[in-house]
Formats: sequence, structure tokens, C-alpha cells
Amino acid sequence: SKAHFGLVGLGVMGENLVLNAERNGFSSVVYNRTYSKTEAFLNGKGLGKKISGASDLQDFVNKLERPRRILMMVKAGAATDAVIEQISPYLQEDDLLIDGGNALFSDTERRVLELESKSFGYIGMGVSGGAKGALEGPSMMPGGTKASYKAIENLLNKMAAQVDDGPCVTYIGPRGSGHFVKTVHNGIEYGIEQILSEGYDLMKRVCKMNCDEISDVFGIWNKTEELSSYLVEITEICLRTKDPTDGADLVEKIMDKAGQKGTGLWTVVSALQLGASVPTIYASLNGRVMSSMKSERVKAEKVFGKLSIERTDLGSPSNGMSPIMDAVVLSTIASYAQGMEILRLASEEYKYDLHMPSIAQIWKGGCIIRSTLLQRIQDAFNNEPQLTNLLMDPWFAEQIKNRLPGLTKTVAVAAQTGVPVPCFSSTLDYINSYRTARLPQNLVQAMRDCFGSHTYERIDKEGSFHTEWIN
Ligand code: NBP
Repeated sequence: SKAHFGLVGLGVMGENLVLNAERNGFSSVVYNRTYSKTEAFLNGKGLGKKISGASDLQDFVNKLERPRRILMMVKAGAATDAVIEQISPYLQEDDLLIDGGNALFSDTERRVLELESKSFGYIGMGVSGGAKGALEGPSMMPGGTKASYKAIENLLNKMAAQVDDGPCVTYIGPRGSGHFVKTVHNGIEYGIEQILSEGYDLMKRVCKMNCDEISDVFGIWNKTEELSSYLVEITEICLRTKDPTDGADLVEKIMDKAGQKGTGLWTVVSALQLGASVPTIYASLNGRVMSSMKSERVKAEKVFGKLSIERTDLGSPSNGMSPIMDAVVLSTIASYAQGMEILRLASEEYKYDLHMPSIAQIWKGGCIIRSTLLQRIQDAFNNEPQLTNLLMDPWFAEQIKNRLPGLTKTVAVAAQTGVPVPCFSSTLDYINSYRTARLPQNLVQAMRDCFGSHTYERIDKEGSFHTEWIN
């Protein structure tokens, strides 16, 4: 009998996703460009399972029941285009090709346009959860036609992480919308990772705490409704982990250069194009860029002198370093708010028709940014479908009112001691700008009219005005 499901690309993600599908009752066929990897998989993790292999694409498609459901899990970019080109001649009407890689959403838009004329279905699907998520249940963000989605709905529902109100997968929208939502998910993730790192840095350099003490604080945070999350949980673990060779804190031996594969950059570029204000997410991207300039920073520290920081209190460990926690909570809220703002604008601009509560729902399990806060986000958009900014939801507004003094204090202490906190300070400016009815851009408008006759509006009468500023 023919297999239910086909997978192309036996990287760590592909291997785990096919094991997940098989565990859920879907017999599978796997194909990989380098056949030795297929053999190694079939004789290793795939042994004794309802998984067979194919050494060429003709054999691969022949082993699949029709309509075929094929998931590509290969490197994003040229590799994905290469696989599409090779497999297209073998696919027939009603067959479905799913790209589960981290594709740039505009690539998915292009591929959908090209492939729709070839009369097989195409789904661009964001997958989050890393290797473990792929095996045990990821969060999945599929975009394409509704009809194509229906053809894999049952499979995806079973493979996905499960939370109280259902599986962590839903129909996202047309064309590149699934990859777009995954991109923004990653942008939010960049934000939260930087935010937690800033909290760690302040506790280490300003409060003079060691890794175990800092880890304890993350443990306390992980028990609160506001911060309980996968990223806080793994931060607690990372900070507690020792180097087996000498028992010293492992994180202190790790080079302070953060990598990136593009999704954070794409999030910020999209935000700029859509006119979304995302300073917290941008600050996290810039944090990684700055971190990569290690040799320059080492030189600059010699030129400007190494900081000598006096120990300063920022709360006590037993109360979860309350001002730092305030900064972390508000910056995390800002990251989600800014991500949701990008989605709201993209939904209009690209006609994605995104359903915000469902997106929050499928992020509650399986993915890297899963957190209890997402329940509040889901509720906020359910209660007020026209919500423009998460900060305006009553629960989130209350958080901001209560925690703004703590965030302010944290940023002030950081500024006085010279410790950079780009996400905290960007969040403070973001909130302070957002809550200010009158900003100083009246003066910007005056200058623009002065040098370029760009005209301005007035607050006291209707119309467009110009002044001869210079006589
Ligand atoms: P990789 O991103 O390392 O991709 C490895 C796979 O791509 C192998 O099967 C490799 O075949 C295949 N491949 C390459 Br590279 N070039 C190819 C080409 N020209 N033609 C055909 N196949 C080609 O694996 P991964 O980390 O499992 O990630 C797979 C996808 O999932 C990526 O798009 C990634 O961004 C995305 N993703 C990864 C994670 C994660 O946590 N790792 C999470 C979510 C999404 P070979 O064996 O012959 O070289």
C-alpha cells in the first residue's frame, strides 16, 4: 500500500517531523538529496517504523497515495527553489507541496504565483519549536488556499502541540501569510531573548549576582503569570549549567556574538515598510549586530576605558528583583504588542485577513515564544477585535501603569552605570511616546515647511498652511 505522507529533506527538522507524523498514524516516505543520509535515517531513528525511503524523486512520488502530501524541509532560499524545480514535473493536479522551511515570505508569494499555474497546491508553512518541537509537537503556521489547507488539516492537527483550547495550528491566510506570521514570531523571539539577556547583565554587573543567584530569579519569574514562558524556563537552565571540564558557569565561557539567519531583519524591514513602530524588536536586532562587532568593541573598551561599576540595588532576589522584573515584563509586552501591530498592518496591506486571537492561540504551545501571556493576548483580541494596540487592552494598560516606575528606575540605573539596555530603554521611549498626546513633531513640521515648503496642519483651524519663515 502507498504511504500517506512524503518528506523531502532529512535535516534535524525533517527527521523529527516525519517521526512525529508516523507516530500519529501517517505512514511516510522520505527523500533526501544525499541518499546516504536517507539510509542512515532508515537504519537509525527510522528503524521499525512505517517509514520507507526513496533514492530518486520518481520512486518517491510513486510510493505516495494520491492526492500526494509532500513536506519540504530544506534550507530556505535556493535549495527550496531547486527542490521545487526538480519535483514539479512529477506532481499532478490536487497534489500538495508544503514548504515548512523558514522561507522569506516574499519568496513564498512568488512561488505561489508561479506554481498555481502548474495546477498543484502549494502551502508555505512556518514551523516553530526547534528540533524537540518538531518531534513532540510544533506550532505550525500554514498559508495558502483554504482548499489546500483542508487536504492536510487532519495531519497537521495531530502533529501539532496541543493546548487547552486545541492544536497549535490553524489556517493563517492566503499566499505568503504563513511564512509572514512565522517571521514576525521570530522577531518577537529576538526581542524576548535580548530582554532576558539585559536583565541578566544588570543582575550580573550592577547587582553583582552570580549565575546561580540570577538563575534563581528567573525561576521565580517563571512562576508568575506575566513571565511564565519557555524562554524564561530555558534561561534559568542555561544560567545554572556548568562547564563539565571545571564546574564553572558555562554561559560565562560563551563568546558574546549572537548569530542570526534573517527572520529578525525581515521582521524589522517589513515593519518599516508597513509603517509599524517596533523599537523594542529593532533594538534586539541591533543588539545582535553590535554583538557581532567583537573585535571593535574590545578595541573601543581600551580607548574609552573599562567601566568600574559600583554595586547598586535593584530590588532583592526574594522579590524577583522587582524593578528589573517590571522592565522585563513591560519590554516583553512591548515585543508582543509590536509584533501584533506588524501583523495587523500586514493583514490590511497584503490582504491576509489574519485572525489575531487564533494566532495568539497557536503560539501558546510548541513554539519558542510560548508563554502564559499569550492567553491574555488571545483574550484581548477576542474581547476587542478592532484593538489597534495591545497596550490599550485594560489588562495590559494596568500592567503598564503599575510597572512603568520600575522600568524607569531600571533604565535610569543602567544609564548611570553605563550598562547598555537597548530593549529596556527603547521600550520606555515607546511607552512614553505612545502615552503622550502632544509630541514635539510640531517643530519637525515647522522645519520641514521652513526649508522645503512642505506645509503643515494646525491644531486650531482646518487646512494646510505655509509660512515664509526666513525673510
Ligand atoms: P538545514 O536548514 O540544515 O537543511 C538541510 C537539508 O536541506 C538537507 O536535507 C539538505 O540535503 C537539504 N538541501 C540543501 Br542544504 N541544499 C539542497 C539542494 N540544493 N537541493 C536539495 N536539498 C538541499 O536543516 P534544518 O535545520 O532541519 O532546517 C530545515 C528548514 O527548517 C530550514 O528552512 C530551516 O530554516 C527551517 N527551520 C529550522 C528550525 C531549527 O530549529 N533548526 C526551526 C524551524 C524551521 P543534503 O543532506 O543533501 O545536504
